[in-house]
Order: sequence, then C-alpha cells, then structure tokens
Amino acid sequence: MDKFITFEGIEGCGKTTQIKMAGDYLSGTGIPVVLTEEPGGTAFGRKIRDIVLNRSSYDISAEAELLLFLSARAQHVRELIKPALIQNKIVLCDRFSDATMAYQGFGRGLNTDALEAMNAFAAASLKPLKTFLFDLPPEIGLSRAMRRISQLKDFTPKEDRFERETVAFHERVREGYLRIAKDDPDRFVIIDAAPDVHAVFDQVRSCLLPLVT
Ligand code: Z5A
Repeated sequence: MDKFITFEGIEGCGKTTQIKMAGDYLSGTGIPVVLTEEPGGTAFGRKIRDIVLNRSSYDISAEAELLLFLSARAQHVRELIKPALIQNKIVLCDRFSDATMAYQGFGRGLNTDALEAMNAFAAASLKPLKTFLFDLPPEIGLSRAMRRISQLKDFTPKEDRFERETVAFHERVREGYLRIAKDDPDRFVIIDAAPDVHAVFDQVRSCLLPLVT
C-alpha cells in the first residue's frame, strides 16, 4: 500500500508546522520520508504557486484558479509523488485534492461532481492512504496566519491572496473539509488544532506511527 499521507485544513491551522515535525520525527527514526506541498513540489508547481497565491494586477476567475491548482498537481504527482512512492518512500504532502474540493468547491462554489472527476484526472487517481485534518475556527487560524505574515523580515505581504478572503469564505472551507471527512471516515483523522504545537503533535504522532511502522 502506497504510504501517501496528506495534511489539510484551513489557513493558519498549523499543518505546515506539524508536517515538518512529523518529517523530522520519522527521519530521526531512520524512516525514509519525502515532504512536499501544493501548490508547489516541483519547479513548475512553484511557478504556479507564485501566480496563484500572490497579489497581482490581474484578476483570476474561480475556474482559472482551479485549473492552475490542477495543473500543478498533475506535474507534482507524475514528477515527484509517484516516483517516491515507487521507491517505497513515505510521502507527506501539505495539501492535495481535498484542498481543491474544500476551497474551489465549498469555498468558491464550483460544481463538486465535476471537481471530483477533474481531481482524479489531475492526480492520476492517486488517493491518500490517510489524511490529517487540522480543525480550527477560522478566526483563530486567520489571526495566526496574519501574525506570521506581519513577522516577515521585509514586511511585504506575500502569498496572501487567500488570507484576504472573508471569514465567511474560510468558514465554508472549514465546513467543506468536515463534510468531506464525514463522507470518508476511514481515511480522515480529525485533529483538534487549537492546543499548543506539542499537544497537537502528540495527536498526530499517535496516528502516524502505526501507518509507517
Ligand atoms: N489551495 C486551493 O485553494 N486549492 C488547492 O487545490 C490547493 C491549495 C492545493 C496555499 O497556501 C493556498 O492555496 C491555501 C489554499 C489554496 N490558502 N489558504 N488559505 P499556503 O500553502 O501558502 O498556505 P496554507 O496551506 O494555508 O498554510 P500556511 O499558511 O502554511 O499555514 P498552516 O500550514 O495552516 O499553518 P503554519 O504555517 O504551520 O502555522 C501558521 C502560524 O501559526 C505560524 O506562525 C505558526 O508558528 C503558528 N502556529 C502553528 N501551530 C500553532 C499552534 N498549535 N498554536 C499556536 N500557533 C501555532
């Protein structure tokens, strides 16, 4: 079974912090692990990331945004994720197809049946073995994300197109994630993302270890 594990949740839920801790923990025990993210993961994906997450002087429609995320994923799966899984590595990925369903489907209101088919096409039908969903009220997530942006060295807000969406948008995304998780309870582990970093990691570690050992 491919050990492809994804980390999902609303903005500022702490999944990037947790995926790094999980990667360090597994590497420390000698388990071969690859950490990657979406959009990103490949040189092409990072170009798309720059287009889709940064403020710009042009508009991006919901449909165009969707195709950009899918395009980055198509390359990511074929260039990085599948080859790593073939080499029996554990792949931990910061966001994947569930993000498309939650953000473009539930957040932006695009047709979720169409998204399911498009997700499968882009991902070459690859599905995560397990998905950690870091659940948190959007107000807390957004305040964490804004605090992190304000601490940037050059004080220039970067990659903040989604942070500037309304709380109502992030609430729809949260509800969307919870719906997706409810429909696929064997795959999802819902993590309470409100406690401190170490308490959250205790929850992750206890579910992660049986998957990889
Ligand atoms: N997107 C999409 O719409 N469709 C898609 O198909 C895909 C993505 C794949 C990616 O942005 C955006 O793309 C995302 C959805 C969209 N936008 N939003 N919203 P990104 O990769 O730049 O950002 P992100 O994925 O939202 O995550 P992030 O900004 O990296 O945040 P995070 O992973 O949720 O949290 P963090 O970086 O670990 O923590 C944020 C801050 O909180 C940081 O200062 C931490 O030190 C702090 N933190 C972390 N954990 C805690 C705890 N437990 N307590 C207190 N403070 C904490």
